[in-house]
Amino acid sequence: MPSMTLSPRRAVTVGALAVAAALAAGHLVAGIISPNASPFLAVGNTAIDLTPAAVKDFAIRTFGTYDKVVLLGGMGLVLVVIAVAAGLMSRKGPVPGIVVAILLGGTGIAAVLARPDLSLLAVLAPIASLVSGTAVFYWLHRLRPTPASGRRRFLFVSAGVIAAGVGGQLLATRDVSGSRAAVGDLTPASPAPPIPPDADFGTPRFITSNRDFYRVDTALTVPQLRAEDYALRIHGAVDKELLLSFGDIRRLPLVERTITLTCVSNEVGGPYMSTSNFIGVPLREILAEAGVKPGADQLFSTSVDGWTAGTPVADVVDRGLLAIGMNGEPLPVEHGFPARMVVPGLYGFVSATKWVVDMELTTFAAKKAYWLNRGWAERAPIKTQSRIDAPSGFARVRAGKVLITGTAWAQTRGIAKVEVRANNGPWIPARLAAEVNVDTWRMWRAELDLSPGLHSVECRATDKAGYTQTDQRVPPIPDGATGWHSTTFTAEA
Ligand SMILES: Nc1nc2c(c(=O)[nH]1)N[C@H]1C(S)=C(S)[C@@H](COP(=O)(O)O)O[C@H]1N2
Ligand SMILES: [Mo]
Repeated sequence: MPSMTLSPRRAVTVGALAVAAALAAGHLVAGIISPNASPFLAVGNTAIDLTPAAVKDFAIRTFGTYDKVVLLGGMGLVLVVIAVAAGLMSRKGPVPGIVVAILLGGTGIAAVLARPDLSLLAVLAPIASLVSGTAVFYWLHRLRPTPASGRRRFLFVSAGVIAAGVGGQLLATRDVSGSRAAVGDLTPASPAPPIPPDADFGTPRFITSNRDFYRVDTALTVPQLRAEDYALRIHGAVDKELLLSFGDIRRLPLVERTITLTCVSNEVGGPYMSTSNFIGVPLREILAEAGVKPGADQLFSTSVDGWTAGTPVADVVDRGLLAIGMNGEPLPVEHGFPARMVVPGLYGFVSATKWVVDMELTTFAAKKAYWLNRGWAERAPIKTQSRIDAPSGFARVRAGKVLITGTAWAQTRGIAKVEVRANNGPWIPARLAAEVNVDTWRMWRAELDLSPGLHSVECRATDKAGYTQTDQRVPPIPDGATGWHSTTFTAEA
């Protein structure tokens, strides 16, 4: 019966609207229960955890902070293709489309069940997706309506999709921005010394604004954790287990420390480092209250979304911070609100747990953190490195005296010297900006006399422990890149 066959256009619309309805219904229910239960995000987050480390490193390197946008976009594209195919396969009857809807819903259910950060209740979100996707598909498909009643039905579903999607999004984020605003400005009892003007050459600015601070994490959507709901559990090899609320932490004497955070994924010359005035409580005090038993060498921290890091207890006790603020404000949500760890001198993946809710005192022998199972190192102190910030690669500058500017860092040791050279010529010492403290980067500048033509300029730093950067290039994996940064540009007459 040819009249029972849907036109290709209608078939595609039915498929697309059914998938959109499934996503929106799941998002709405997730907004009520737990934002990360949104099936699309749960599938994405599971994909991130299952992705081989090499691919993940490639994605971080290639797309930077946009790696997740690229992943979500790719998943969206795949879904569009599936929706179109499901529609077209179902022109003669709804069964193929319903099978596809159930398979997609099942994928969402499996992904939500596999997430370490979600409770069993969260499975209601992908179930809502499965049910509404299947129902909408069947309902739009079943009748062969008159054009007018068909259009009404499509409009009705479209409006429902938009309302549920927007509603879910509002529910997911409203609470936390309100909670963060209610925390208000943070005033440390012991503020960091002001940055001396001669520490900041402005290339880049010494203190990174909260908005410009680099971001690296595995979270597809930023975990939404209200300060009112926050609890940090400290347990394991301790004399006394602690459970700290946000209020408990805030009431302790707050200190402020200027610290440069660095990501191990940084290639030589890469951008994944920033400096902030972190406000928080020295972890030494909290651990003293708990009483660490002898033999515990690892502080194993877990975020609300199930990410983990293992940090040497000695480093945590020496200089670890439980941070609740950056540059006078509560932590931005994407940087760990309400609380995170910061340990100067260690790459972020072994120390800087955002949205931290659990600290277990244990041993390195007993527990392996997230990135260890993916080929990265167990111990990762930040390596002495330097970077040329200007001129940028392939820039055109005026020949003659050319200003070279950059940054150098060797957290916990401090920078003693930076040298630059052009075209494998002699090393020339750069002028160092004032040191803020050994846990921050240090700006430098040098003037080179360059004739017209193409030039290749390199830099290398020496730290206060006497170590000079090796020219041997190694990749970021397993414990940080080495090698001299170089930049090639043209000097014009
Ligand atoms: N919960 C959680 N915390 C995390 C990560 C993560 O993936 N999840 N990534 C770590 C890494 S690899 C780095 S470099 C720092 C980056 O912190 P930032 O995003 O505030 O710059 O956070 C660390 N803390
Ligand atoms: Mo990192």
